[in-house]
Amino acid sequence: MSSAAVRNLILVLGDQLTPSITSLAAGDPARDLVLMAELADEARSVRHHKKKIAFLFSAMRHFAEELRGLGWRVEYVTLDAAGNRGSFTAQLGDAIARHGPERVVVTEAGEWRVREMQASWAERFALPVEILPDERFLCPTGWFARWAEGRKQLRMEYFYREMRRRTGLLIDGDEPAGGRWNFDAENRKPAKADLFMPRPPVFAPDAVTREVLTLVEARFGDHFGDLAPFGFAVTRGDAEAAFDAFVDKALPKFGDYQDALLAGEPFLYHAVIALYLNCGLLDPLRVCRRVEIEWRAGRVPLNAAEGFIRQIVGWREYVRGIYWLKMPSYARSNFLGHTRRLPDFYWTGETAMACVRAAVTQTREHAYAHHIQRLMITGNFALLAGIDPYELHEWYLTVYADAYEWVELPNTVGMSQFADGGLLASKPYAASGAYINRMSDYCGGCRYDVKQRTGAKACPFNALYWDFISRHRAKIGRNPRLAQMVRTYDKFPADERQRIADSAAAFLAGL
Ligand code: FAD
Ligand code: DLZ
Ligand code: SF4
Repeated sequence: MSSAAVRNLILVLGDQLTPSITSLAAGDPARDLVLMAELADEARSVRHHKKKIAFLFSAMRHFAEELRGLGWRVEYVTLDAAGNRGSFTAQLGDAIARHGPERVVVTEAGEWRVREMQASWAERFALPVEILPDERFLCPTGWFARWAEGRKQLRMEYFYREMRRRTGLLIDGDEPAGGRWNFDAENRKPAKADLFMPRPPVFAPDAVTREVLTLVEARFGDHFGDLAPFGFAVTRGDAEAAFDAFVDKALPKFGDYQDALLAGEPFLYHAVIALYLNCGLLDPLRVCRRVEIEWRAGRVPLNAAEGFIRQIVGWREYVRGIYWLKMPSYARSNFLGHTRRLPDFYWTGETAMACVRAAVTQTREHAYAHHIQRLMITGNFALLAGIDPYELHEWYLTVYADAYEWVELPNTVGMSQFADGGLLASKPYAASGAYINRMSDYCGGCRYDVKQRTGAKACPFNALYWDFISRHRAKIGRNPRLAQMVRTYDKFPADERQRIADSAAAFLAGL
């Protein structure tokens, strides 16, 4: 590629696959050069699931073609290219040396680690480096910081209402549509196996994806996860088709069954679009507007539309706000002082606990588990067993196709592990087997008995739950809902409390 007359060198990261992103919007296809690279350092920053790497590399390759179609000059460095330097900084340095641009332009990275790199480039390369905000998010980080200032507790619900007002989503006049902000109470039905379960569409790999699959198997064959079958969308058009299929088939029941769990149904009524939103193939505001249109046209109920929009303009923006407010120290939060190593079965799925086995097995197959599996099965187990939250964070970042630190870390450390002491979540998401039994059909096929609290056959979640309540009573007992549990525990006879402690200790010793 000619090195003549490059004004701006625009580096586009693997999760910036949006033609209107600020770095490209600020550029001129006639004078600027776009750089994209498949990098071993990124694929190994944690040992990402093979499917995630293949998805991202193929989506990046298709995006480079999309940009070329829009008139951009794109230098795309494949993983096996002779000129591949392995890291953002080295690759950029190499391109600067060859093209001699006047300046480098980037959109700010989503992750602290990469933003630190970006911040070092101007000095390192003695060149102006323009770092532009990522306007694909609906809440600028500065605005979030102002909203958070002076508040003792940050609660998603209040942030969410502000976001509804800011975006105008589901607002009639000055009021929330339907007279309420939140219909979550209507979203807690357990699913039944005889309901019609839509499946996300499967996209047959094209030649580009097939080449990437071969490359990933050769270079990352020892990473966690199954590469085949591969059916993710890797183009904007197919990601939109996947979203359309969700809207047509699953959205009407999204609200009702948002908290459900069902053996053999990895997706239920979930959208399976976080991987597309997080790398830029889908736009968060556009998908929310579309869902509002569906409700206004009478095609989906309000609890489904509101529930979906809340996840995106509420939770998704809220966790990102917390990430940028609290990093870098947030990553090492450990309010409950948990230090246990992550059990092997998080990688192998080899455990007699049917619910955990199902979550890990489908994670290995699909690089996907839905929210309640992440929160109430693998997350809940880790919380009750006292797993080191940082190690658990690395696991979640590794295993899901949608995992990026800005969204994964607050969900793991804050929401799931209560490791930030309640900054993000109002209470620890700790639950015994009774909750899992109520919301799922896993227990019927489990070697353990969900009704037993202690003993070798008892569901491990039960003794671990009460042991957790007892161990952390000083730290969690002020929460009204957990205080009630502490009182219940205190009413158990002394010998039952001893059996709980013994059962929990015996189980943990066997991990
Ligand atoms: P749906 O259930 O269909 O929800 C629609 C969309 O809402 C999602 O695509 C997502 O963009 C958004 N959303 C829903 N819940 C959340 C949430 N709690 N935080 C942020 N956005 C949300 N989400 C990620 O995108 N990446 C992660 O790495 C990630 N790690 C998680 C780790 C843990 C421990 C937990 C408890 C949750 C995590 N989540 C993460 C949030 C949530 O589980 C996923 O967004 C969701 O399961 C993705 O599947 P879906 O697209 O089918 O979502
Ligand atoms: C997640 C990821 C992976 C696995 N590989 C690449 C890559 O090869 N090239 C690239 O530009 N980006 C990749 N990414 C995404 C980056 O890690 C991502 O931009 C940061 O996590 C966000 O700060
Ligand atoms: Fe999970 Fe316990 Fe039910 Fe087994 S009995 S599936 S371990 S909740």
